Amino acid sequence: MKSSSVLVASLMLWTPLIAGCLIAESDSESDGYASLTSPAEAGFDVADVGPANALSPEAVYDEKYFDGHIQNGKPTPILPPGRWDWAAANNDLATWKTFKNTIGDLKLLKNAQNQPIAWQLIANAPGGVDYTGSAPYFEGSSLSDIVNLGAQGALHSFSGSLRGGPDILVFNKAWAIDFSTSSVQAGAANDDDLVVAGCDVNNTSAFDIQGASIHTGAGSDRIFVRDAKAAGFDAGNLDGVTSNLDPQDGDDIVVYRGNMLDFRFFGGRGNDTAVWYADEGKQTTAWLGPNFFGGGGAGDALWNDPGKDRLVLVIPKDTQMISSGATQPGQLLVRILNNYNPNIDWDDPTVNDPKAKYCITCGVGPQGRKTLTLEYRSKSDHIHTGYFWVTAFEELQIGLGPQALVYTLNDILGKATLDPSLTPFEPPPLDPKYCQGMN
Ligand SMILES: [Ca+2]
Ligand SMILES: [Ca+2]
Ligand SMILES: [Ca+2]
Repeated sequence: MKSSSVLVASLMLWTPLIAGCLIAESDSESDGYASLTSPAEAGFDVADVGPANALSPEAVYDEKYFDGHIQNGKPTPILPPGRWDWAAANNDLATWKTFKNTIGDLKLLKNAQNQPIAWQLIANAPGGVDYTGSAPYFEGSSLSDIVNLGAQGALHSFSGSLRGGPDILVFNKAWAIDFSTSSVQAGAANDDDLVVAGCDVNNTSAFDIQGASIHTGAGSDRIFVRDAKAAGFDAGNLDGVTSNLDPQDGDDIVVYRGNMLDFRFFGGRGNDTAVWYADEGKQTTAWLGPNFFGGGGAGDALWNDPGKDRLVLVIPKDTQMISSGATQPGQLLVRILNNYNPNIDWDDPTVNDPKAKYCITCGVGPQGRKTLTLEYRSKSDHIHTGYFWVTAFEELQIGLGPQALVYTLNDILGKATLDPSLTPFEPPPLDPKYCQGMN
């Protein structure tokens, strides 16, 4: 319902009238409602986000609470898009009050030109927000939505989205969640998102993220994941549906660290990079079993991505690559299985969920491409991944630094060929400030 109104409204341009209302709104600060703050005042780095050029007011503000009008004798807060009344007819702001009491305030940040650039969550408990309950009433704007839940923050038990705009989402724990930082309706303009999924370093084999599906959609996104199991990270499927590539998807980077078990990567369209620090885990299971997709995980999205995708395994550069036999300590197996199934072998638990569905081996693509099987066993044997699955990746990098080895993958023949002409990829660092609650 809201989506269609955004679509219609997207034809409207930003108007000075709305900007005027904004300035008036700062008077309501005494009510404890969100007030206007300059980015500098908020400690916010304006360079991180662009201004909201020609965004429709409906993509920036709630369609009802956009003007600070008087309601029940009091000025109303100016709010981002959401469902802020429990009952719209009652004009009660009930869900907003719950959000504000249990989670925090939503503050509009503007740039030096007085243009709105971001909605920032000002958490009641900056060290760790429990983002659930009334959280889904905030539906995301086309500005940068900054939702930093803190070093111990938890995102759980709902389905939600921050929609378009270059969003920043930071949490430590997540479960029972399907969450997106993009939307089909908002388009791809200015939608390069940052997601920090996991802050603290676990000294045990514990997982902090479990049963989670995170989508970043269009644009060039960065996702930093730590300590996750049974979780999918989709950087470019259309509306999160694993059989569709977002045509406006860019080049994405996802970095997996710490304890990682039974996880998925979907790069979507474009040249995507998945980095896995496989040696960092504290493995207590017989296998780790991730699935890496250069495009999507099903249907047309499997083999139709024109991008060049690279899997980076952060393991010793002297790991011996083998193409058959039982993997021994210090070896990495890369092959197509002898008894390769020409039909798609679906993962059973996700097969009925279009936003999570994926194949383990994905049959044979139009050009004869097949899913590669890899297996890594560390020298010390503290990591033995068991088979894991790589579909529609063109390159494989072993190790980091200038001496890293980069191979081209031939997934028709099941071969990896060292190519010294390819430049080693260096993963971007995760700025520690995000996990200290700063943005
Ligand atoms: Ca976004
Ligand atoms: Ca993307
Ligand atoms: Ca891709």
